[in-house]
Amino acid sequence: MTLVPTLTGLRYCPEVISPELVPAPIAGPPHEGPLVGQPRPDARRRTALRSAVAATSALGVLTLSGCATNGRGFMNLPAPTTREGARTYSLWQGTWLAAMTVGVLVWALILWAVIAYRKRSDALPEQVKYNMPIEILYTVAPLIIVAGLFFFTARDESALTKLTANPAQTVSVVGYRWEWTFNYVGPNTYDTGTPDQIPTLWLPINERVRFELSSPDVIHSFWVPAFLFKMDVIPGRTNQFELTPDKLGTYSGKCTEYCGTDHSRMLFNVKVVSQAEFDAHMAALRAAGHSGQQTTGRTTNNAQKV
Ligand SMILES: [Cu+2]
Repeated sequence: MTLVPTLTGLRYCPEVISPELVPAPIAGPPHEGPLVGQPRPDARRRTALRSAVAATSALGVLTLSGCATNGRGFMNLPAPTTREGARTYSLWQGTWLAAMTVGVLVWALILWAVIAYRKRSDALPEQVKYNMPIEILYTVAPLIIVAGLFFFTARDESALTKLTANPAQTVSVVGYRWEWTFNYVGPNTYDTGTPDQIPTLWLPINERVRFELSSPDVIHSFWVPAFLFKMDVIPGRTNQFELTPDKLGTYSGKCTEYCGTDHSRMLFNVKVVSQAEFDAHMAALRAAGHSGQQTTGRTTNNAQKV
């Protein structure tokens, strides 16, 4: 016998097996035969229901506790440290809330169907075919959800990748196997990493910075998790984006595109500092001979030459 669970109950499919082959209910008093000594069916169903409720509650606790893990933001996303990050953050929140709403609705309907249409006797349930309103709902609801997610993602992505005419600072980022160089275009200085010491990118607070990304070798990806932004660094083209850091602090960055042997060592720091500290660092770079711009990578080990 084939019974298909639906929101309107169990559907018996007569085209799969004929009704004559359906075994008749077992005759006799309810406590005789193979069930003697075992829990009654009602007790088993209650236990199963209690287990389902406990599992759902545990899942809810685990999901909701993610809101405050490691001092991070909603659902473990780092709290934004740029002006533009607030937009990414609200897109993240909205997407999760939409997903949670759908999840809660589906779990509630499953629970309702399990309870309202549980087996009450050995008689076959009412046999139904199709349910047009529900079939239409199954089709239209996902389309509305996907269209909504697409709309908000496209809207925010185009806003986040918009370039302005005169950003306050421009940093030319060169990612190469397996280090980073940060060229400060206005001050005409650069910070670069060595195999022993990862580089630090210095940025003045509350100034819009344009990042120009380039690579002389393979594809890398520039990612500062606290900025809630990343973009690929592709040889032969210059990718650009702009951000305005608005929180003082030191943040970690990394290459997030597997690029070869020492990909995991392609790390860097970002220091968001006051304008005075930024100017002092530029002066220190000049004093250390780091004037000018580095547009190609350095050979850091033999593997890189391959
Ligand atoms: Cu890389």
